[in-house]
Amino acid sequence: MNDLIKQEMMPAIWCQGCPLGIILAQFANVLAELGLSKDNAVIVSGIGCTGRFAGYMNMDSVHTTHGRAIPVAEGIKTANPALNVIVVSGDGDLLGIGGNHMLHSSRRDIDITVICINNELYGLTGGQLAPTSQIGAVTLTSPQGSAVEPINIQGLSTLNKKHFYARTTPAHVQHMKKCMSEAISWKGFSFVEIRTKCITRSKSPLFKTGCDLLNWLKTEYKITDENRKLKDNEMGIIKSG
Ligand SMILES: Cc1ncc(C[n+]2csc(CCOP(=O)(O)OP(=O)(O)O)c2C)c(N)n1
Repeated sequence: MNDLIKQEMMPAIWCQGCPLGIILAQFANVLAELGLSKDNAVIVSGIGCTGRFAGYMNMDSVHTTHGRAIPVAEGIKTANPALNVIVVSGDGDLLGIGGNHMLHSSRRDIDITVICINNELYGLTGGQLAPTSQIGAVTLTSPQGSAVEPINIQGLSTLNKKHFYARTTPAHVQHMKKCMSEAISWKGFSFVEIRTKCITRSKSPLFKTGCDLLNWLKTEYKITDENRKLKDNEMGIIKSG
């Protein structure tokens, strides 16, 4: 295991089979490959299962209040522009309660990277409906299925003339690493959406185990190298400088 992860805090508290462990390990590998460490990088997370990322990294990190990871990251970057500031947080945190911050930091093109682990619900608090939940999704607070379409993350992330948006999954490790690496190297605001599901809270019979989930993601999503709007089941990188 890479030294950028606090060995003494492993194993992580995440549920057995949760892909957050894969994402953490590969995130640490990407940082190491880019030469990032406690000397030149800071990690910021909000609250949630994904929010544990900040505490697990062996570098300066901030576990902020729910929804406020982006403004804290923006403050750190403003105070010390030499630092690489990376937010890793959940979809509820970044696009629910913190959605307004995402809109304005991206509009101001603040040079930070936001990695959003989108499990399409509020994982830590029991699996409530999130703005990212798919239409028809059965959750703790939508027992008859969500009635509305999820928020359009790709659309929001590519609203501004200059933008960087990537979509990937933890079942496509090389692609996921490429997305994180390019996003961190991008000068300006960059957003990576890592699509996954919560195997504990999801009511879907399709993802009872981590293995089921990885196999499902592998068959569901296809990589495109084209720099254009992604279809629902596509992964790729859309950028415009
Ligand atoms: C201001 C505030 N509102 C609500 C909460 C309760 N809360 C903690 S984590 C969380 C949801 C986390 O969901 P998400 O950001 O999607 O992350 P996940 O747990 O799914 O990784 C909520 C609602 C809180 N801690 N603070």
